[in-house]
Amino acid sequence: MTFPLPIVTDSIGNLYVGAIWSSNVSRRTPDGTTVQVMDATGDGVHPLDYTCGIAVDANDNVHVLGSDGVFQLDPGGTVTRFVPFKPLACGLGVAIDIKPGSGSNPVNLRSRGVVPTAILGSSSLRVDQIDVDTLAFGPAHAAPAHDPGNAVTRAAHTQDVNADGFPDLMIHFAVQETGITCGDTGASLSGALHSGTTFEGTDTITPLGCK
Ligand SMILES: [Ca+2]
Repeated sequence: MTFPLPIVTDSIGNLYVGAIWSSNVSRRTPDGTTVQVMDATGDGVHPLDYTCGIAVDANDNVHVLGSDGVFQLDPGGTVTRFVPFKPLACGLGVAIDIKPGSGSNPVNLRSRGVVPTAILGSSSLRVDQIDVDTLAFGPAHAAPAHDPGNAVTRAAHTQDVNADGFPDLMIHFAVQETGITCGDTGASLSGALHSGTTFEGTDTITPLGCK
């Protein structure tokens, strides 16, 4: 079980814990027995993709929020209901850092070079789950720059750029493909995890080369 969510309890002392990444929910009974009550297959029709939240109501029904909707489990652990619902952010507003190490993040719009950008990993974002092919940066949704002859832009790589112990994903975007213009004060990066869950992050920029 990786990245567990906060534990919730029902009226007879069962503990429920959902795991975000491994997309499952387990129950630990008062006698110490742990059983998995839901896995990534969800109710068999709607998969549980990325466990976003879990709650127990007054009747001891368990409600599990996935990235596609809410499953209701009865106290026996059987899914009795599924309500389609797309959470706007399933913990996936991500932090990005354009030009790590720079405060003002200058981007020379006349440059033929690249903008290095980091997606910051955290306890709720493992950057190895990111599908690099989905990344899109700036108003023109630039794809990551892939220059087979350039060791810097050759590929996305992980690196702990902010030294917080969580690996970050470093990627580069060709300035001329970003669509950033002189009036822009920020730029966004969007993408998806391999599971299909989408995310977005924004950082400030200072356009240069405008006069
Ligand atoms: Ca980090």
